[in-house]
Amino acid sequence: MRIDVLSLFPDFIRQCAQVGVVGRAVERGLLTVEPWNPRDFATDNYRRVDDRPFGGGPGMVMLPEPLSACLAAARAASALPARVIYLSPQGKPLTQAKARELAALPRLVMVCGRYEGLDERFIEKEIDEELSIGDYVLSGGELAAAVVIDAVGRLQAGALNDAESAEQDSFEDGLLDCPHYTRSESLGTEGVPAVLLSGDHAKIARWRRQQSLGRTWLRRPDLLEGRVLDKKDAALLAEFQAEWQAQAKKAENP
Ligand code: 4FV
Repeated sequence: MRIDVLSLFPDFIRQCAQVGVVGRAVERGLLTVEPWNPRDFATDNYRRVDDRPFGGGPGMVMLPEPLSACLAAARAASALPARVIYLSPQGKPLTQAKARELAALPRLVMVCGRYEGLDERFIEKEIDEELSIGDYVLSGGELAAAVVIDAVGRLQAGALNDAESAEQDSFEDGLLDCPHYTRSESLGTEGVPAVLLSGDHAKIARWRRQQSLGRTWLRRPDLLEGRVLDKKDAALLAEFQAEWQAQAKKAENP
């Protein structure tokens, strides 16, 4: 997969593509990340990439011309068809399902805004999809682009080795992840659920599934809304809820 990123901070993008699982995916040739700086396509002596907003008000807006010229150069750098994405709070929320969808594409071109954002006419003409990483305001789209590069890069076939496989990921099937425990010099196995020490893999898988369902019910009930659980999951969740309510009652009157 190829990802081109338009950013006034190309070094930051390069850095993101050199670390961890993403860096390894690039080394393995599974992913290419190419930054492009719109300022390199500014034509005036001051290499301006922004100007004051029509209608007045605070802040600056990114000029359409350097962005269009930069995007044209990025497009021309590969024959692979590209989906052009703008990272902004006005975008659709990034989800694991969206990450899987993007990871299956041959190429993304991501545009990182700075200042108040981009001239709307550039967005209307050039952007295929707007994505948001959350309902808060960043000083630039680079961190959001880095999130997409990581979420999509690690889903490239061969990016994760077995131990790291994406199968067990949170949200892999729309549920939160179960708790994890490992060896600890100081804690030993204190507080570790006995089932995890039982070696009974069927029981361990059942416990992990029940924890995923239960924690999703407790922490993100919105993820269960409109979702029909199969009989097995419904029974697991009902058992978890009963235990939870029993503990809550016991806690109320010890
Ligand atoms: C953002 C977000 C975000 C808005 C103005 C960049 C900033 C500045 N991008 N998800 N939340 N972008 O806050 O994606 O140009």
